[in-house]
Amino acid sequence: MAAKPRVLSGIQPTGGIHIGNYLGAIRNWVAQQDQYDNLFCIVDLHAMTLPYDAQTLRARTLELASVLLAAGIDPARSVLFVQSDVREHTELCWILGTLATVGELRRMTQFKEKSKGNERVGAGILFYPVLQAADILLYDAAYVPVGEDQKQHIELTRDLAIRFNHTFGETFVIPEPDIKPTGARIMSLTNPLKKMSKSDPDPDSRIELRDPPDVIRRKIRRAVTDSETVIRYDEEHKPAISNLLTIYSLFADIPIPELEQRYAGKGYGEFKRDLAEVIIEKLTPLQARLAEYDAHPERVIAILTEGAARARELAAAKMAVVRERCGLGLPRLESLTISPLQTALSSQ
Ligand code: ATP
Ligand code: LTN
Repeated sequence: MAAKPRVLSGIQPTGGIHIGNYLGAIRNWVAQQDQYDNLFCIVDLHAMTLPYDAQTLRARTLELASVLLAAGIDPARSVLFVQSDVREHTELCWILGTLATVGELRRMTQFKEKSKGNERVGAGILFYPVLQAADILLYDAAYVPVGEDQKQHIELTRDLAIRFNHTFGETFVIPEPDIKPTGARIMSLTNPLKKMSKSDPDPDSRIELRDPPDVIRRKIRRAVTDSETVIRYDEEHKPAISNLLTIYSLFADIPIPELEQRYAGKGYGEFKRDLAEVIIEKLTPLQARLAEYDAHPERVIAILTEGAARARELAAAKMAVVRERCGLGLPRLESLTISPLQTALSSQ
């Protein structure tokens, strides 16, 4: 049987996972597990690029692993691990960084956004996409399932891989982004022109996977809508209702045109009431599984420990090749015509 193509994706332990992360990325990781050879990485080193608290980071790393398992990441079919458990990520990051230019890193939208208005911009934010490239290239990933916002970072990853291959010989697989046409950019509930985000200071802007039913009902009730009351998909003129239709369609697995028909002549109130129930229905079983993992952190730690061991094996093998190609470290004795040992002996 031919080996399945490899998939790798990452997610930051920076806060409560929301339905944007779920619909744009996690749901697809889960659905495609049989199709690919999967690695999913909790990128704690990336989470260090903005000010953070050490204890909170560690707690969130474990919490995120529980969420991913509850969402359906199956350790029997996917390797789930913590980025900082595999030292090779930082080593390859350095090597790729020597091939990247400051100009291209400064042009990254995320760098521009996260450094905007700040007097002191950490160099980690500039290097963020290089570390991401290392995550992907280290494992020869063919596909990277992500939300729309990551497209530019995958493009840079491809450029760095091509550059490395030209300089040092064919070493890395050139990865492709896997961005779905629907759900790749879920918008904020309070401002449909901004993407739903963990870092938005307003918790009403997002629905977190851990939100209880009454909180979900309240957030959907308060979600902004557009001026005319017709329930119709029109991203340009009706971004708010289009976003809610997308969420409804993905959670209920009903095509958008069918929803438009179903709610023809009905008001936003009824639509929103139904939407809240659809989300609750999907999240309730996930939350029940989550409660199990929360009650048994030792199970989650065991899965991550095993995942890290497997990832380390793959990463070590790849780095041996990379180090060889780049000329790092000492020469191998058998590669020398006269070994240093012989030279030393003959001069005695
Ligand atoms: P934040 O939500 O704080 O901006 P982030 O963008 O740093 O978080 P991560 O947790 O690192 O998000 O991303 C995990 C995955 O979720 C990525 O594949 C990302 O593209 C996807 N994602 C994040 N926000 C959304 C969204 N609003 N809609 C669709 N996918 C999203
Ligand atoms: N930058 C990504 C998280 C991330 C990632 C990766 C995604 C880090 N390393 C490797 C895919 C593959 C984000 O979603 N903010």
